[in-house]
Amino acid sequence: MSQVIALSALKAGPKPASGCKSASCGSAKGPGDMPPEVWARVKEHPCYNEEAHHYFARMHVAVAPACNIQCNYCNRKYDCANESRPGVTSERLTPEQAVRKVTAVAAKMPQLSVLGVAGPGDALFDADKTFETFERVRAVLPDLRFCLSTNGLALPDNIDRIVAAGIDHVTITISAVDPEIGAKIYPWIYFQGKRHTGVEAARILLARQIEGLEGLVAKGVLVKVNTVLIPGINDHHIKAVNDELTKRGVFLHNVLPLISDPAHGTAFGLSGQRGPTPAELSAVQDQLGGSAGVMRHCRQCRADAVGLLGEDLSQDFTLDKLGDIAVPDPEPRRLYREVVERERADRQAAARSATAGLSASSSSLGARRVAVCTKGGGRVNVHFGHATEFQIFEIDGNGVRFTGHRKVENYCQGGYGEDERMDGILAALSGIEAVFVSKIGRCPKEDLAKAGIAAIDAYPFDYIETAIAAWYAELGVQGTRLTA
Ligand code: CLF
Ligand code: SF4
Repeated sequence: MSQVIALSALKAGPKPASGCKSASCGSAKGPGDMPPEVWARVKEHPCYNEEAHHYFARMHVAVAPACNIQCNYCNRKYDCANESRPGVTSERLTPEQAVRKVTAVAAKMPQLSVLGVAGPGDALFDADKTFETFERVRAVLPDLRFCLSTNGLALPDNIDRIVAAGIDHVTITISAVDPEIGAKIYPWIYFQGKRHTGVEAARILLARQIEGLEGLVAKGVLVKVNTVLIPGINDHHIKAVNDELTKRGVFLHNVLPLISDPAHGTAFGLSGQRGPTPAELSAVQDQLGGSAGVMRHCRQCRADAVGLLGEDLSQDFTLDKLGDIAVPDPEPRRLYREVVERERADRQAAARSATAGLSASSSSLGARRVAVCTKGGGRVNVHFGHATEFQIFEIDGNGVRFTGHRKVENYCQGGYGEDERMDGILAALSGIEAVFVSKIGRCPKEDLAKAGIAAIDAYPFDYIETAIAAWYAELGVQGTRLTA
């Protein structure tokens, strides 16, 4: 449990925020981009609001083992404690066990704001278990927000129950709007007591997805759509999907890269279907517009994920480790939210101030892409050797924008660095100019320098945006000196 972030983690670390109150804005939508009542519903949801994912945690309870369709990228038999991808879970829960687990996590993690049901099968195939879980949790932890994720086949039949259960965030996975393309992704579905295959199966599924989507939007539920990007199958089709979604009032569109590994035993993995490169994913995300926001911070969670999005603590909360369950106390979560409100306001003010000074440097510097080691709180607060992911930001004269993340195996292994891992890290940092760290050793710093990547350790515990902006401004000053 040592990784659970305490309330104090949000406060500034050993070094106070930089004197540079320059830069930043975020690519994610904020309170100025939506009605106040919508902002109130998303500001603490780590998936629906990019900024929130620095502060708030979600947890999934794996109460939905069965599925009514087959996707070519799914094999729920495979499990690994270190594997993070949808459909994977270490244990399946009854609704009663799920309540014990949620109560235990809430007691230890004041950051917990959202409970989700996201498999390992479909949350609505055996919907009674899903709804019973939410109902039981509502009785003991009424301040949590509820979220579920579904393939959409059973969605039209469950709209009223979703609304009645107070589930105001629903994700539907829609990877095609053309049945011919859908048939290459879904080999079969099980619908109204019958198995359907091929284009007919895809036609039924896609129609039900759109029907369910429209039903939810009509009831005011915030709908997010996940689209799995599969090169050669639907990569040319994502814009068409996005157009259909924006027409129908989808709040957020999340394009995820296909995870395809023969070891997972999925149809795509075994047939050699590759996933997209980070550059291909970014290029597709960059094409998308319209009223639906584009999500770029998804971590493709396990069905039993616990914690901040980039830091899965599911193995700390297996049933055998729960111990005695205390009566839930909402006070730590209330206090935590207060702290976060203040912290966000401070960070946003610092970011605005930082942005104000950027345009002077930007004409000569253009856009720059950097990586940040962070464990939340919106700060540069992770040692290079401990980083299991890098958050990627871009800076130019308009501000600092989050553009995605890249997972790695951490460099430091019990006090020494692992050269082989550095190769993987350098590959993950392709196209990145600088890495912001709270600390870094001499050897990895030199390795990075040889690869043309600067390790920036001058801003430990600063806000990410102010640190990046200060570095960018300094680059501009250096450039001016060189040309003077
Ligand atoms: Fe879970 Fe999904 Fe709700 Fe989030 S995950 S049900 S909306 S609480 Fe989030 Fe995980 Fe990506 Fe899903 S990072 S896989 S988008
Ligand atoms: Fe797997 Fe989800 Fe597809 Fe069902 S809908 S086959 S659980 S990925």
